[in-house]
Amino acid sequence: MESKEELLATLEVKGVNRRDFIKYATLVTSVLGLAPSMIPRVAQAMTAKQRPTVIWLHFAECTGCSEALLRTTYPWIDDVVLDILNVAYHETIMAPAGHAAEKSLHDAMEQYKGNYICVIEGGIPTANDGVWGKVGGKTFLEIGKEVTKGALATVCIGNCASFGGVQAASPNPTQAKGASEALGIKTVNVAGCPPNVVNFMATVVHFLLLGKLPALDDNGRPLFAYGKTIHEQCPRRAHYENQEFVKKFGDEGAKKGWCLYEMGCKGPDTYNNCPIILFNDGTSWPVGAGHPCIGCSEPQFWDNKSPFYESM
Ligand code: FSX
Ligand code: SF4
Ligand code: F3S
Repeated sequence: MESKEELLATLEVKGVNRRDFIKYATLVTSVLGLAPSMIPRVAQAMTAKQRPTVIWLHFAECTGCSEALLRTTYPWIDDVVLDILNVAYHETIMAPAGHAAEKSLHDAMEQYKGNYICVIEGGIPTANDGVWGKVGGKTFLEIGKEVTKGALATVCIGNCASFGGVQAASPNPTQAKGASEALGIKTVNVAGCPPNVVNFMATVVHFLLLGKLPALDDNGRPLFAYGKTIHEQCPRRAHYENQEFVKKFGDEGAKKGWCLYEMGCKGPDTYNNCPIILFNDGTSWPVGAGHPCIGCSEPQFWDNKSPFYESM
């Protein structure tokens, strides 16, 4: 375990300067809707000695959520995340394989019983007792039940773990479901396909700072991130009000940055903070890049928000 100074020193060795770290802490503070005076406390929480243990499970998904975490354009954020969290088990990044991997999982569950955060990435097939998804001879359904039972809290990262995602799209032959529904438990749903990792980090920091999980909406999503629609926060909103719509990709309206409603934008019916926190080191987001929002943080968006290029 490292002290704050030791962690900052370790990060500096890895090429992360204090200013970048504070910039990130500032971003997390604003995502949480906290006053700027809280930045030092957020930075402190992110560098606390007591790091929360995480057991990260992969079920039916594309691993885009882990990729979003590891391949972020803050080249160092994976180091920060891995320093803030004590990741005891994560199939994509852990060294052990086969029986040794199974052992790591069970050792972690034993050692941190009642104290770890279970992060779930991916949907859970429930048809035929869940035989459509297995790791180490056990179904995702069995693993999910076993691991979440000893967890302090369960955080779903991505639409698949939250609501079933693409594998739950009609006709959903494996009867894939989100973890909450499949396992009958309460989960915090950091939705999106993939979600913004900043929202995941802010959820963890909220827990570190206040000792409890954030307030949630009816779909289990943290209100600090999913409390408003894309439409309410969209910089193209004035064009919507003026009825200035893009009619075809590449037309004059598209070049002028007009509203994408007629191109199928689902922003009016989608709750997320993309227009405010942006992706890729704060450079852009779907609508900012000229593409309609497809509603990727909403339950059953593959069915309910498609066709993606037809207006609502
Ligand atoms: Fe789902 Fe995660 Fe979409 Fe992929 O793994 S939320 S398919 S981008 O990334 O679970
Ligand atoms: Fe709303 Fe989408 Fe138009 Fe933005 S682009 S104003 S979210 S309809
Ligand atoms: Fe998803 Fe729409 Fe944001 S598609 S990434 S919720 S703009």
